Amino acid sequence: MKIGISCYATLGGSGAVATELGKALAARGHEVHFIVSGIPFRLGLFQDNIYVHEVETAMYPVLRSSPLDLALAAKMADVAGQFELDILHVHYAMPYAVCAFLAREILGGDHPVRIVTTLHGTDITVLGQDPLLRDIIRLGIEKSDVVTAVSQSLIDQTNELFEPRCPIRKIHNFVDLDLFSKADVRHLRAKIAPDGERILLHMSNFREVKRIPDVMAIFASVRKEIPAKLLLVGEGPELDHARKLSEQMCVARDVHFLGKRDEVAALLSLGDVLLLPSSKESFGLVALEAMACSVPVVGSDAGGIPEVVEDGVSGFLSPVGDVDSMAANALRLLRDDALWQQFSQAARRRAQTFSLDDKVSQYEALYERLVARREGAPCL
Ligand code: GMT
Repeated sequence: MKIGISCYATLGGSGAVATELGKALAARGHEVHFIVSGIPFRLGLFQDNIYVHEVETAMYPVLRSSPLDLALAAKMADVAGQFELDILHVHYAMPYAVCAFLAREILGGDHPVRIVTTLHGTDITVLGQDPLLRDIIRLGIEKSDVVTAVSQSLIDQTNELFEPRCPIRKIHNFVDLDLFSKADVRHLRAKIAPDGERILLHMSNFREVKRIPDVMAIFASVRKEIPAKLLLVGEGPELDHARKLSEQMCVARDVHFLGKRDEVAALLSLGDVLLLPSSKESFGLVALEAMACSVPVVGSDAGGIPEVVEDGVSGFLSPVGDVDSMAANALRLLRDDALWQQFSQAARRRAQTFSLDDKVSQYEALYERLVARREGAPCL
């Protein structure tokens, strides 16, 4: 098949999932065209069957904005027409499903390209709350040939908010279990935690939904009880706040701000626990990736996190904002080696149920059914 993929190119789980999916489809012999406004961060080096079409737009001062989304729609139409794409798989309803709909309008009624939209969360749980945007998100959903979501929790929220005409298909996110497995990072550990301190880790785009003050409060409580270090990986609007809090909470010398990094599996392998106290999280890809590296998760039970982390088995989940319980759970794991071992092994086992191969096959099967479906046939 010939498959176009559009996603956010910047740091974030949706871009990672879209890119890994594209690479895996290409490895299975499909022709994959990334239609993007930047090179996806996990694309890596050259790979057969992968083509990148980058959209660039100039600023037109008189228009007071750069018409990037419209340029993207035009590019989608151009690539779909030129390369005879069967599928346009877009990640996020906003703006990509709407761009894909416009692209199909440009191509005209006889072009067979089918639109698959995968919802990742923010488009529904955050943007969907905005009355002004709700109808355009609905348009993107309704004009897609099939919509998938990365968790049951996200399907439930989408159904409640949008009451879509056709059922939304669940395809959980996945992890490459070869790439994400416990790395030997003893040398790094010796530098970061030279006296055998326990390492807590948080990795995100530091948005408000990640509840960075909770991350800091959990760490400060743990640090009061045992020698520990906190690694913060990633960047975003809440990062400065985290720095200030680390000073105010008098833990600054035990907090390492590592910024945006590529060596995700090695960094995750450094953690004794991953902290994920988010207020919203449709899936929590970072939790899955940490678990694949045998790192148990301590976090909130928001959104789709409980579909990934089994509370009391591969991690501990508490109500959003209950930092006392999260700190107590982290301490339970960090103080008891036998319990930690048990959770660490369970985390890896759980991650194995979200294998890349399995989920890519689910997407492939969906595309095949869609291509075989007659035009105008009822919902898939
Ligand atoms: O969480 C973000 O801020 C980024 C966003 C993204 O674009 O990757 O994450 C969403 O999609 C991920 C991949 O499906 C999920 O693992 C995250 O849970 C989801 N984030 C939220 O729902 C807040």
